Amino acid sequence: MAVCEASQWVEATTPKVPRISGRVVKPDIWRATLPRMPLAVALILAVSLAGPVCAQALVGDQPQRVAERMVPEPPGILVASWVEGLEAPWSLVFLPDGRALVSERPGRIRMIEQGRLRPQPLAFVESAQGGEGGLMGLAVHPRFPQQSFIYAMHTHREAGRTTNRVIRLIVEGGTARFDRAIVSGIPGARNHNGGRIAFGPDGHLYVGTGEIFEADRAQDPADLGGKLLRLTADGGVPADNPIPGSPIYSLGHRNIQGLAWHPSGTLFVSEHGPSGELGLRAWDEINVIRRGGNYGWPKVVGAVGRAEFVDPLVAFRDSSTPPSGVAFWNDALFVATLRSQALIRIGLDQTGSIWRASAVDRWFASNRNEGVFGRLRDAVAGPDGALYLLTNNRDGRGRPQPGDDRILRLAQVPVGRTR
Ligand SMILES: [Ca+2]
Repeated sequence: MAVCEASQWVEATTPKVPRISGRVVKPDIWRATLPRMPLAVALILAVSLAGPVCAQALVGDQPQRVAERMVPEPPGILVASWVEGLEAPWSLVFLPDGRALVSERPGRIRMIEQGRLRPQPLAFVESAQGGEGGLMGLAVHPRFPQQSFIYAMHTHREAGRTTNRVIRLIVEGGTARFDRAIVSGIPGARNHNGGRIAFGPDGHLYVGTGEIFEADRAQDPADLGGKLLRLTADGGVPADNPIPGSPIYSLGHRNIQGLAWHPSGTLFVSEHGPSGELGLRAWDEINVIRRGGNYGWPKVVGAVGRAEFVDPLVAFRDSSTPPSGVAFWNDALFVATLRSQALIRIGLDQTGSIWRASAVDRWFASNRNEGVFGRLRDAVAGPDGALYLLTNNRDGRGRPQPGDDRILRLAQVPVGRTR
């Protein structure tokens, strides 16, 4: 696959190449026409188009029509350090009794009771280390504790190769033990392992996967990489999945990192955009999920307005954000971000099934590369009405601050009250 710098790719744009939304090239005109024409004609056409064969993605526009705002000190928000001394935490989930579980990438599931981190892990899930993999997402059975199961997604070695899988554990008192694998054989590698899992309001388990830097997997309906999966709590395939017998619920994702349901039942996901593939960078996305939808990667990037692809709700075009965990809190979608270190607040307007971003605010940041708390891995709405954030400064990519990694607790202070 040809790779080139984005600037070269822009130079390759000519009036002969179709444009969409004012700034789009469709370089896959090459694939559609070249094989059917004589070599000489192909060469003449190649010269006339006067540019390198670089990107093969159709690049669209930013769908949002609002300008981003920096909000270094969000008004009326009180931040406290809730739990400290974690090692690369990835996912936080709450049990119905108010206790919480947090995963640490090396493989520990830790229990938090009344704001205190239990020294002994609830469980250790042996996980392949390195890069972005390890122990990642956690989920709690919707009927816990009657069904005393928790779920975890982790990278592991199996028969000499690296894969990802989701396992179920039985919680018994202060420990949890392996029960069964719920879904195995999800592609695994150093990078792009997906990893977020969550139960939806339909009682099914949703699993975000990555394409392990092999982009074509995302469009392959026989491959579990670059997909959103939907499974029953026992690991079966729900009868109303879009492809009979397949756990795939939507495809064309590069690397899903966050899942959250709006109170109306609509699922929103975050995913990472290209980091050099196809000569493209940035383009991280927030998407609204449709059953069976094709989210484009690697055929399209950004909003292209084509019926066969679902355009993102928000695309971050100009710099690498990448988004991680997402949560609905106080009528907005909150997005924990890694490199840009902001907590992004996305205000939403809904007309029928169409969602639009009405605001994109970068909290705790005054530029696109630096935030008050460093890299943020997860955002979770707690049962107490607070929003919880996981820092991610101890996996080798961040600069640890005192107490890192931490869980921060954000509370909304009523207007007029002293903070
Ligand atoms: Ca997309």
